[in-house]
Amino acid sequence: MAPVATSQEQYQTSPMDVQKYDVHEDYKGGYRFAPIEESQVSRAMIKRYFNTMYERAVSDVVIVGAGSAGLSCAYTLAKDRPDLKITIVEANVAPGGGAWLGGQLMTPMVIRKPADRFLRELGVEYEDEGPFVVVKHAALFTSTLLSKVLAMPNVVLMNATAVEDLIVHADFEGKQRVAGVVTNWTLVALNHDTQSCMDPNTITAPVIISATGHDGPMGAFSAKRLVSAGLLKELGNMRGLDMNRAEPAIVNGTREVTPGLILTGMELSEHDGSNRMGPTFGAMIGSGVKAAKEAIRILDT
Ligand code: 48N
Repeated sequence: MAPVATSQEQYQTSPMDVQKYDVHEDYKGGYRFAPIEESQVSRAMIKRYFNTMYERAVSDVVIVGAGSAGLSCAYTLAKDRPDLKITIVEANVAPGGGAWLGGQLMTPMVIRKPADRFLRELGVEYEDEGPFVVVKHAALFTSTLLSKVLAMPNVVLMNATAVEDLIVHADFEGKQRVAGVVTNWTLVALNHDTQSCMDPNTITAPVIISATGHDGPMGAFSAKRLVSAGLLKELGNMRGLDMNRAEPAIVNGTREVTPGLILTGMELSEHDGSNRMGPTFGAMIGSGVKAAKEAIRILDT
């Protein structure tokens, strides 16, 4: 039996070799891949993932949550400021949050004007219903936005990674400022009750934008942490559904709620006690865009 190849050299494929693996139209001789060693695949991933973790340990902006507000914010911020190192931390394996469905598991997505302007910028088609527009499938909006955000060279997405605490520094006058996030793989963050001493990682940044929504196992994470960390007296708690009150309140209320921390999207409704709007997403877009402008204002002062 031929000796099992152990050295990398035996799998080096010259460009000519790879050329040899072009697939012929009629697949004559069968579809053949260029040879590879398992370690090449692992090393290709490890090198890149851990280089990203090392390089983004200090970021310019961290966005917590890759739902419609977080992604709209990331798109606007990365477009307006390609110089900024923007790191998105998303607890789920799949980014997108609640924006894969329109409402009640129905797939069309309603967006009230004037937020349709953002759809035109992304090139997402919609049907015009007068005061609002309808995207045929929420995933068309979310996947288009996500693809544009991930294509931006200054944006990094760390999904399946949870923010499980905030970094809070005090200046010489004792004034506290949010200065970063504490992260762990989500499967670890959700298992601190079963194992001890699973210490986290940190990412420091001058501005943190929290877009963790109001739903799900970690919804409104930063707003709740502000209360337990003594930086906020109590939560406002999201009020009942009222579309006409909820959407302007969320967009106009998007702001730096404590030095270094901006809240955007539905997380803000839990902080401020504003109404919820149900299955209409214009405010998530407007709030995310405003959070990006707020972050630039803070960084430039
Ligand atoms: O989609 P969400 O939940 O949040 P938003 O604010 O982007 O959009 C809210 C929107 O989907 C609605 O809720 C609509 C408009 N309905 C309103 C209503 O009245 O019912 O995305 C939040 C993302 C999710 O992907 C979470 O997995 C993630 O944030 N997340 C976190 N990521 C990292 N660390 C955490 N601690 C964390 N907590 C949540």
